[in-house]
Amino acid sequence: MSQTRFFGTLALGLCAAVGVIAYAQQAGVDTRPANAPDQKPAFAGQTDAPERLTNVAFDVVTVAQGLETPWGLAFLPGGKMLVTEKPGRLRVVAADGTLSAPVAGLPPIATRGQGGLLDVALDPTFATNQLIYWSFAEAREDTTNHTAVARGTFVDGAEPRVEHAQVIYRQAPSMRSNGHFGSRLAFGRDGTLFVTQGDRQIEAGRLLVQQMDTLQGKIVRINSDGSIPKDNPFVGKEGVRPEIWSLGHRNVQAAAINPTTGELWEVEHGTRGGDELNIARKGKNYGWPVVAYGIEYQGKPITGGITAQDGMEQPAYYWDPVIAPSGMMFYTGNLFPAWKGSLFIGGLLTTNLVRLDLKGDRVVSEERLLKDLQPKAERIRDVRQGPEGAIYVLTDNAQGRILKLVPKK
Ligand SMILES: [Ca+2]
Repeated sequence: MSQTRFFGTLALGLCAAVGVIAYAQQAGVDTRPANAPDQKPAFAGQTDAPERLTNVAFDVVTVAQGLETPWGLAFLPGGKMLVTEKPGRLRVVAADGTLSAPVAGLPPIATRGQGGLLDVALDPTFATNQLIYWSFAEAREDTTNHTAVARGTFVDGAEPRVEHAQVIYRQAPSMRSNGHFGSRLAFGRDGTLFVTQGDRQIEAGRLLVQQMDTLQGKIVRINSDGSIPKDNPFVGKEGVRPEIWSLGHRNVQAAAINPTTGELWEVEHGTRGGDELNIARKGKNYGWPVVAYGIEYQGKPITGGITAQDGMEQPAYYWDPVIAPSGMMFYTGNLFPAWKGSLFIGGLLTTNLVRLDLKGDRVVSEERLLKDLQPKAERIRDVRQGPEGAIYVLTDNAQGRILKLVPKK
């Protein structure tokens, strides 16, 4: 039983015992037992927020199907989309759902384990420069690999292609692992590009997360040509990689700019019982692997078994048990007024779409949608707002789909 649930039940019991009417804490949305029930959140509401059902009526429309583990989605002007498939293919999706041949011209992609072609994003001034960006796992001749980002000029047509493809970023050092590549791409308001990454899932990578001369477990910020913004927090510091924006992250597969504040928000895969929502602020340390909620996936406590330490940021919110987050967006559209301002996150493990109600930097309630997809529940890999205000999700299957949520007719 979680803290909130425990005290809610306790409060309810006490109130019943003394015969007064009181409003007990409403139960959280997730009824599975917590992995670390004895851990205390750092502040009220940091986990297990009460469920709030909006009862919004919507239809789920299949926009496209037959995609092999689709990972990232971006909207082109004029109604088409770009979608990545993890096995290394970028495709154009027509408005009627027709899939193009794979876009030609991408540099080689390493496609083992969690690696492959990952996120895709349009340049903020795509309309004039036609530049697109994609993140991917890249192998080296020595059989190590790393997260990389490339950009190129997109040319649509019967045989779509990318011209002048150029790798603009590589995580260093490369490692022998097929896990925890991150990665999402998010452009800040100033046109700089945030790249989220992971710790590579192996002990050797985890040990680099708090080391400032490596890029494991860091969110980095680069200019769109790969150069380093002069106002990055560690520029000019001896022995520190100047790309670093924030550190102490485990594996970040969800990120978006908050449309109200312009800040980078991210949701990362944490421990078993420690998926985290963070506001990734300039130069801040988010603690991994020194502090974390939850336990190791093998069952033992994490490193020191502590959840807080001076100089390390607390998550804005965390999930125990986990959702396995991938993809997120702040909803600003007009099709679903009840959801305006909500934060949507894809749930892989929970096979649903997580919706959070926010108040400033805090989560106040939670809802789970798409639990009842037909013919069976599907893992959600990405969620995006379409230009018309519909909500698009990618399902993570060998026969993956692009689904669209629209108001019920
Ligand atoms: Ca953390």
